[in-house]
Amino acid sequence: MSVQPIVISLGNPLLDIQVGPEEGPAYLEKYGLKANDAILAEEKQMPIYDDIVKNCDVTYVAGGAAQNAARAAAYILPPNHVAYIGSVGDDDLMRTLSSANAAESVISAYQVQPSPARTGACAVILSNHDRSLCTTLRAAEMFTPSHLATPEISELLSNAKFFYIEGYFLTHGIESALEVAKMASSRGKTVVLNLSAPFIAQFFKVQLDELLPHVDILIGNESEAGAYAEAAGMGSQSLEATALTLAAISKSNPSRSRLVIITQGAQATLVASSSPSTSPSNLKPTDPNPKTYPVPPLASEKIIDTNGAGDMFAGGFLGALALGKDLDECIEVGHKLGQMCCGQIGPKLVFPKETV
Ligand code: 26A
Repeated sequence: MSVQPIVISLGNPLLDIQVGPEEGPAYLEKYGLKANDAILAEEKQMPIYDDIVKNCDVTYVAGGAAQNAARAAAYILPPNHVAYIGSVGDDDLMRTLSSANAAESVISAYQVQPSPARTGACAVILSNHDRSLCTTLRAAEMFTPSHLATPEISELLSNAKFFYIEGYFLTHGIESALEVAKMASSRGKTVVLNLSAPFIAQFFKVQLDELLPHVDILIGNESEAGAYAEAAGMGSQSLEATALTLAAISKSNPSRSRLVIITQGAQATLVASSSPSTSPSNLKPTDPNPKTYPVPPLASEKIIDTNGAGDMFAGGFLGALALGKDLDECIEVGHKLGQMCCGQIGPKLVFPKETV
């Protein structure tokens, strides 16, 4: 490989199957889904995939939270600077995902499971500007740490400088996530974790707490931060206090401070630091901590759907960070890509590329 990726993203590769806002509400009702949520499908929701494919006008788009973020980071970086790791089946869904990655210059470093394992899917049910995500992981949860030890992947891991892990991966992959994060933080590289969804903090807090000491940058939204506070018995505290609490959790690499970035949709983004400094990628000692970054207004009629907006924010931030931009610019790029995604069907950006 001539160019070595500097960003590695790890997660569950999923194909999104979207149902539009006209048909969406009936399906929320039928399958007991909340308008704005992300869950793993339970027994009663398993028929949803065949049902929507047969009975709705669905749109297929590449998904999987960390895979979306990988494509966003690639939007900012020169070609072949981003690789994505996850587990898939040897099927058409996988081929759709790997061509979407290739088209946007993301290297797919998949672990491919033999048939009959199938690539994971996410039913995305739209209503107004909300999106309900209902996922069946299938091959994604068959990821094994042995993949990390293969010569191709261990070379990727040794050469990269930024590691992005989705919280969703902790539903099954804590061992691999810890291996990647410990290796990276012991070598002074940057580890970024996304909280992904409230249910991760609710039901996988043990795994989250095991990983957090190795995390340099934690990204989440207000409901995920709220879910963490609740699970930690601090449910009544403000978002600002939660951001500072998360930033203060001890670090395995204390030479680097931790940043906690909490997005709130159209409301201002909060950034807290465990120890502000003069480093360009940190809050300054003179900044308020947490600091608020207003989100530029986006007219309601410009919003097609919000699926993937948070991932595109995170990936844009990460790409700008890998380019050496300062913190304020990284947040600005994140906001731009998040908003660009809101104007597209599904977790997509605008091509030909716009300058950001
Ligand atoms: C384990 N779960 C539930 C998941 C996901 C997921 N990605 C990984 N694991 N549930 C939904 N997603 C993805 O989130 C994106 C929007 O942020 C969807 O595929 C969608 O593209």
